[in-house]
Amino acid sequence: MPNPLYDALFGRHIGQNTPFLILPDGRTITHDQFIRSAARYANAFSDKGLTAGDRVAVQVGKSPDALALYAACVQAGLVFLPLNPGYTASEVDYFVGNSGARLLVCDPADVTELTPVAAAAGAAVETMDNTGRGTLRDLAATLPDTFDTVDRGAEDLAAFLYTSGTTGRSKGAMLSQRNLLSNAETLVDVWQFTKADVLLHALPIFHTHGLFVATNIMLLSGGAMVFLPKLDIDQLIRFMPQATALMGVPTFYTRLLGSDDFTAGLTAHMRLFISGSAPLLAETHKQFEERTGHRILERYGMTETNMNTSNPYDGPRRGGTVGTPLPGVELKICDPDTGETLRQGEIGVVEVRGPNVFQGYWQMPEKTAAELRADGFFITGDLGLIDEDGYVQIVGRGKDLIISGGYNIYPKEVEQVLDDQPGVLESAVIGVAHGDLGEAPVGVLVADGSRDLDLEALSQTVAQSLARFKCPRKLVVVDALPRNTMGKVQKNLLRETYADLFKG
Ligand code: MLC
Ligand code: AMP
Repeated sequence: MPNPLYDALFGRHIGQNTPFLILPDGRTITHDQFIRSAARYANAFSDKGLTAGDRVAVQVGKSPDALALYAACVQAGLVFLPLNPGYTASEVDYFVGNSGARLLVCDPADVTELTPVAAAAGAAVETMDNTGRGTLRDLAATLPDTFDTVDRGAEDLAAFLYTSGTTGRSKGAMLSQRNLLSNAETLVDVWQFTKADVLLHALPIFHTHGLFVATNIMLLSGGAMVFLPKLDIDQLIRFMPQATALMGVPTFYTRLLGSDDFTAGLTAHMRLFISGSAPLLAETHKQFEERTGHRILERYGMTETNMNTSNPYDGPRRGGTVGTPLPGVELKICDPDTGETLRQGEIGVVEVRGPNVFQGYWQMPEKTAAELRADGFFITGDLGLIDEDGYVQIVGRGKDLIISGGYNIYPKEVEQVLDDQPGVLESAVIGVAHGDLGEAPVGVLVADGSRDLDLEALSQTVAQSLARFKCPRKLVVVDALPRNTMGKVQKNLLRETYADLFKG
């Protein structure tokens, strides 16, 4: 039966004893082994009564089994909903409830806390630890390693990825089979990936970058991945001689440059270094070329659209730009107020249209209508321009968003938690330049005078409701927040005041 995404990424590898995942302990998982493991999980999902279109929320550590759950969902026609293991129970509560997930797969260590959360939403719970062990594998092990692939069409949903909003709660971006497959096909082509490639994979697999860009490309091209649980510079350097390509957020590159073992000799055989998810400083681009002779290829994308633009594989890769629109993707720069297309060189909001653009936000028609135009253009919220050579430059963000080490932090969400703390009158959360993470969140607080603010205790309380990466790296107390005549907090002034907070 047809299932375009399954057939293209997974089904074609049945019987292929070629390496797919190379693990840090030296083990290799072949394509065929991976596909068979996925089929067992597809049988387990079916055994649990899940049927086409059901959502499966997965909050587990990175492992080959965790990746097999993605394949299993595609094969069984289920909607894969990966979640950052750093999310707290209250965050997971929202995602499971909002998505209407029928199953939550979580780490055994979290099962006590998350069982009532899942139960409240009517979802069952299975466990998987960061080696893949748990109740789900125990069940899968008793089931066949083949599965009758569920019939799906290109327009059917394959995944939900939650992305936070500047106002209100996170929104589930609905991604169809076509969204994912069209983008993977384009990227394999433009970046010239083949089965001879070995990608160093140290990104998390719950976001677009590590899951769809990196993994889908390698599955489609038939190559292999050195599958590392997380970024560890020593391991990256150790495995680089086996690899041909690396994909990472800018922090990967600044940390590599921080190691004396990262040399031109080590990278001489490498075919490609790709960066994205956050701006790569032109300075990093330059230093990387000076050290290795390689020019990092920077591209631009987002959860709702996968990848939109890329610097060329052949042709000039320009630092400080994200290249040109990918084949099949239309990109224009628009006036933020009128939506009119601006002239070349003018700064405005980036809008994109193409087969990569998502289907809307799950059960949020108003939010969808506000960001996805009737003619198919998605309003990204990023500010950019197109230079005289047609290269796109992202110059800022129209949306109040902090990107820290490639993770998005919506200040509003953090401010709400800070504002709720006793002794806090109000707060403003800003992104401040950070050498390692690009930007890091800082909380500026105004006390209500009812008590002395214990910033240490306050940080600890905040961390109980928010994932650690969202928690302000520093809290400062001021008498009042700067406001304009309309009463709006002038975050630009705060950003100027605290610009050097992480310097030195
Ligand atoms: C971890 N921590 C972070 C953080 N990552 N804090 C702020 N920002 C981050 N990005 C916190 C942890 O919670 C922990 O807090 C402490 O830092 C150390 O954790 P760690 O796990 O040891 O951190 P580290 O390994 O150093 O991780 C940093 C990192 C990682 C940059 C390598 O965050 C990472 O892999 N980022 C990639 C994110 C990504 O894939 N983005 C793509 C999104 S898709 P504590 O308090 O417990 O000590 C997208 C679309 C597109 O944007 O275009 O690609
Ligand atoms: P996310 O919603 O997590 O997918 O994050 C997407 C956002 O990351 C985009 O809207 C941009 O603001 C940012 N982004 C991704 N790639 C780049 C890049 N190469 N340069 C600058 N910003 C980027």
